Amino acid sequence: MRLYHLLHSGPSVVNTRPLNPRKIAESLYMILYPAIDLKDGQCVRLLRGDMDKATVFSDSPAVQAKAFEDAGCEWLHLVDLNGAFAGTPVNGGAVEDILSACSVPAQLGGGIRDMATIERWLQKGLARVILGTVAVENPTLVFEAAREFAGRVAVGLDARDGMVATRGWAEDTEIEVTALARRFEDAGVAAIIYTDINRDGAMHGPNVAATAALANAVSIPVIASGGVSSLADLEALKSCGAPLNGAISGRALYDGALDLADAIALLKG
Ligand code: AMZ
Repeated sequence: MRLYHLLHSGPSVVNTRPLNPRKIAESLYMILYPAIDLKDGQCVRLLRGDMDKATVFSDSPAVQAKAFEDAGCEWLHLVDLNGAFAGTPVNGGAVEDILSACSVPAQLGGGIRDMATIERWLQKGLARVILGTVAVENPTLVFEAAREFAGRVAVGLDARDGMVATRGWAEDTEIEVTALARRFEDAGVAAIIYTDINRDGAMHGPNVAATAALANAVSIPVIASGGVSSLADLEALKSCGAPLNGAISGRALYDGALDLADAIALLKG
């Protein structure tokens, strides 16, 4: 078990903040975050966020997560898909199984919409919570949570044609991604996870230009998500002209288009 996890795995850690995870996030190299998307207790990938277009990759998310850890990943990116639609955690059991099975830090998004849920997940050993819908509907909570749990709150900005979508990506807004990101500039959030919805699960490469523009517009570390499916995609993000914290990849890791160890080596090199 890593020192990080030891320090963040018990109830007593919530107010002690022995280690600032943002220091971990501000790594010298980009971090590869393998995505574990949870639907009905299984590990799936969707196409452009459509729950009806789910491919099941594993019946045991914890075994899958451990396989990623054993292959060398340094973080896990977890999404409770049912939770994102329901507005409350649904796949909590699977998340807890993953936390028990793995030692690397994990971030989780999907249905985390209030302080009690944030606190509960952080107490259970998550390194970071990801706030998506509430960042639009109740941005004050982002400020409060980031203040209370320094370095352990990330904002998930999921965009369709540059505009933020919420509630499982079922609702479009007229809020521009960069404008919303700027709003959190002084909130103390650990990272912004930027997903281009039209790229997600499509295996056609990430939106490098939009990711770079966002990362250049704010000082918050940005994680790229959506469409990352090859070493060339990672190289493009690495040299996009803006320092990125990392990249999330899902489907490509599951179907073998992207080898996790090769991906990590490229980002570290
Ligand atoms: O694929 C989807 N339809 C989807 C998805 N992956 N909908 C939401 N999410 C993820 C976001 C973010 O990590 O990328 O759920 C999180 C946001 O959840 P919420 O409940 O805070 O909006």
